[in-house]
Amino acid sequence: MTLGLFDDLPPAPQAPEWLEPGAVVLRGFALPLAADLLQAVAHIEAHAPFRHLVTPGGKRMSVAMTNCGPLGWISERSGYRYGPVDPETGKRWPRMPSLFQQLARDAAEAAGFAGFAPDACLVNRYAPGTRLSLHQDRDEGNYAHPIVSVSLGIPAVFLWGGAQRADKARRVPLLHGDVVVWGGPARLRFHGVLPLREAEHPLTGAHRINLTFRRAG
Ligand code: MD3
Ligand code: FE
Repeated sequence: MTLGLFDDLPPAPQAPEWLEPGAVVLRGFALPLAADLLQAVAHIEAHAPFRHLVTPGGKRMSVAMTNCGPLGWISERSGYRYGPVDPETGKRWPRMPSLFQQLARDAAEAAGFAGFAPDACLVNRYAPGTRLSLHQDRDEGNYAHPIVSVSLGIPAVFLWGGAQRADKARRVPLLHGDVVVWGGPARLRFHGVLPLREAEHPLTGAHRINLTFRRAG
């Protein structure tokens, strides 16, 4: 029966879902912060606009990206790298909000990686049809640090592969407020995102925003 008595209570915490050792989905972990996180993204975007990077191979990525924090992930003809300056503006990336730092730290700790202090936050924006093909994240200095990913807005299906590109990938739905932590033996897994389906979310419209926290330097 729905009497509306519990409408203002925070969502009950859900049990962590382990994909494999080192990789865990924390359903709804960022839900109470979602509106504040998106407001911070609007501020970041005003100083460092979303752009479609061109891969070193010359292909335009369908995901739109920007960064905040001391280091941002960029693509150049010579390859991918992390750098302190936004090539589009010539200025340093916007500061990483303390809310972002705290969320990344708390999520990592909940997954067993205490003391995570990210120096890079990649902000990915997906529209319906946008995809991210299978890849590994190998541009960071030290693979001992985990990666924390926060999903906001319309749903996506995440592809969770193996150690080889050809390994069969599992499909993991990622919803608004979900946080995933990847570290240890899972850190170099191939992964990607299937093309997003048409959808609307009250806070993001027809977009999915993914915050990816890393220790890059
Ligand atoms: C698994 N982003 O930015 S987030 C990326 O939803 C990226 O925007 C996806 O893959 C997205 O590189 C997935 C999660 C993610 C990030 C890094 C990982 C998953 C990972 C590194 C190793 C294994
Ligand atoms: Fe990745």
